[in-house]
Amino acid sequence: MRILSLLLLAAVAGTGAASATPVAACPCEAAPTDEARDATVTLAIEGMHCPSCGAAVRTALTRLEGVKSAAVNYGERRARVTYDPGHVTPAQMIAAIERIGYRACVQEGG
Ligand SMILES: [Cu+2]
Repeated sequence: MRILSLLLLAAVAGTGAASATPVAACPCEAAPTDEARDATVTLAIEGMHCPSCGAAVRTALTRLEGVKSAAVNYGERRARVTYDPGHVTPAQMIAAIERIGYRACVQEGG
């Protein structure tokens, strides 16, 4: 009888270990890893003449999946973008900027 209950305990422990796997994938634990993967790139942008140009570029950038934030300075003609390299590339950002009529290239990072 004693052996049987030990076996039962082992079975329960085994089930517990199996159900522990989804807990490890909890978004709360994944979040710091995601942030660690973020990259930053500075894009040089040509053709911006006023703050609304800057706003249009910012909108084009933040609409891209994987772009976390974009700070656009039309006076300095550049944008600083924080992004997840697993989801978006600087080349896709440049393409999005060119689609709305501006020109861009990587100035730093990426
Ligand atoms: Cu403008």
